[in-house]
Amino acid sequence: MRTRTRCKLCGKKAVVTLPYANTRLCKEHFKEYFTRRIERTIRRYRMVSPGERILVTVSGGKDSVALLDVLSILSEKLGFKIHGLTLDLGIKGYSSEYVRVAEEVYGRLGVEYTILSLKETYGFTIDEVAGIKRRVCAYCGLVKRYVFNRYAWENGFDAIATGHNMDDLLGNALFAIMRGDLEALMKIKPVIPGREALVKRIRPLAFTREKDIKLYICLKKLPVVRTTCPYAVGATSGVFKSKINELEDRFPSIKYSFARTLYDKMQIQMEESDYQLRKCKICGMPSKSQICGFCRLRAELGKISL
Ligand code: Q46
Ligand code: ZN
Ligand code: ZN
Repeated sequence: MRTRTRCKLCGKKAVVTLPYANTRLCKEHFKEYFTRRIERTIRRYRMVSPGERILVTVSGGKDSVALLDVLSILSEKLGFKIHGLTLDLGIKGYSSEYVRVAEEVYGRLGVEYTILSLKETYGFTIDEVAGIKRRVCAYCGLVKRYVFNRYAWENGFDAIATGHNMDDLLGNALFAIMRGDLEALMKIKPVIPGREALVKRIRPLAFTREKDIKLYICLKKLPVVRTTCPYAVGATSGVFKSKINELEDRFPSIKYSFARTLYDKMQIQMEESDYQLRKCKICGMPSKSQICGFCRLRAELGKISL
């Protein structure tokens, strides 16, 4: 929410009112506040330790670009190293666009990075997946999780940082609660610890609102991809996300209390260790079944035989 009144900290013109924090801030103080909030989340959940190497996945969207920017600022202060990874999914008219944006952001922030082509590395594209599957995004998600994890594991990274923001996580949580999907609910937390060949996953934006990310991107004039993925359709969890936003208009701190309840207080009994992790007999990566979902997909695309 924008306002013409004054920053509570310095008296300059305020660019934002944050009802949940009961404050109004100018440009500079908002940027500081935004970064500090992420730093607090990282410290609170002990996401990284000094000397660790963090792989930051950058899709060119606002969340991952803001995340990379803030981590590049905090890396020196907190003593960790970052490396960007952008996966070229081979989606016609879209992938080339976000790869270009990601390279621009890496260049501007001076962050080392890798662009990985799904086609060159694994022999297929998401366009090919779309030719045989209806729920493209579900398979695209599976592919991204697999490729990011494998890249991080094979290159010795200590953690994978992703740009999931608080609104997305809460929307997904509410959706999971409504349909009684405890397995999905169990994964909605700021840190998913690593085990064996599964690399630790961290979500430093777990307490950051989508609205604040948009404002940060705008104030810092960071480039973000403007093209929409042709397979993007309104996710059901988006409906839950907007309901939570409606609630926030009436109860400004509701999202924070929900996030705290979800991340800290809800005793989700089903721990990750409750299920047996095996090795996929094709690729050797961790899997819940004999053959992992990624290898099954490759077989369906005719890229490997089982
Ligand atoms: S890239 Fe992939 Fe998204 Fe496109 S196919 Fe769906 S999941 S919408 S973030
Ligand atoms: Zn100020
Ligand atoms: Zn496999």
